[in-house]
Amino acid sequence: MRILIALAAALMVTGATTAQAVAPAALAAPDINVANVRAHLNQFQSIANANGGNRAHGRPGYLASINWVKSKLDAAGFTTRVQSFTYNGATGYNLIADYPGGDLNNVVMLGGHLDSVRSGPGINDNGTGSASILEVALQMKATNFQPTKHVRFGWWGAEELGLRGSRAYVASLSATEKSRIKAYLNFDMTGSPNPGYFVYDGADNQPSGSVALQQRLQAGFTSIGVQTELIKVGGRSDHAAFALENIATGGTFTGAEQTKTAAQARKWGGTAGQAFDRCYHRSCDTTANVNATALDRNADVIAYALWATAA
Ligand code: DPN
Ligand code: ZN
Repeated sequence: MRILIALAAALMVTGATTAQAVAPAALAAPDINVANVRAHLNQFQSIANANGGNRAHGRPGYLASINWVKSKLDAAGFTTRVQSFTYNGATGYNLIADYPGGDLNNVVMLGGHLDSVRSGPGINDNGTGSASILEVALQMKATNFQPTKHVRFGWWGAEELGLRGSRAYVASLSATEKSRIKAYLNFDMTGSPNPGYFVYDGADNQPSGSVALQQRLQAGFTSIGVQTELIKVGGRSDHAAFALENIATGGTFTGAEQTKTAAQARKWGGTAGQAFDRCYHRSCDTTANVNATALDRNADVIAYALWATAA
């Protein structure tokens, strides 16, 4: 779905070569093609299928996932680095990818965990967030986005075992390096099959959030006519590692094991009295366990928020 398609069309009519050249940055976020995001999900599913059905920490499907995402980013000109850490007797990996350019003293980071649980392929949790930020990264290059701020992406290992990868990354940074990161946006489960549209509550102080980032993400949803609710995610995903260092955090989420209420089903459609994701942490978290509309909307909002935050 395209955000502000009319504006984009108007720019084309006036002969602007790129929307970025003339439009306010927040309005120039590209349409993220959900077919591309789904193609990445198919790749994660194939990797799981070829590696015992999962992409878990310490298992071959995890490293295969890291290597595949890295190859896409290398081909697009990102500067990539694999950071290893040890947890539970196994080597874990984070993938860090820097988009060339921008002010290195003003870094915007986007991230999500790439590992699954052992019991399944982890396509909604968290193939969706991983594939969406990958596609947004590739579209930065494709649209020749030249943000003022420096943009960095992170794919984290061993989130499912207690945020191990994101914590290892943050622990590896000096105080100066941490202070350069002005925002961290986290995407964990963005295509739940019975979706809700949740934005991390900026007033969530344990760990701390950012009202500014919350409002930016809400504005993205508003621009495509989607109502949201705030959610206190607490320490349940990788933003927590950043929030504990007083880095401003935000994120979106489409729901896990909790039950959709009747009021939420009226607002968002779907099935009241049923979990947002009935396959959460189960073997049935496959490519069949993804709502394409939720995936599409969240991917567009990720782009909206990145363009607005980094430009
Ligand atoms: N951290 C998620 C998991 O990997 O199990 C679940 C979750 C994501 C919960 C986002 C809340 C918010
Ligand atoms: Zn998750």
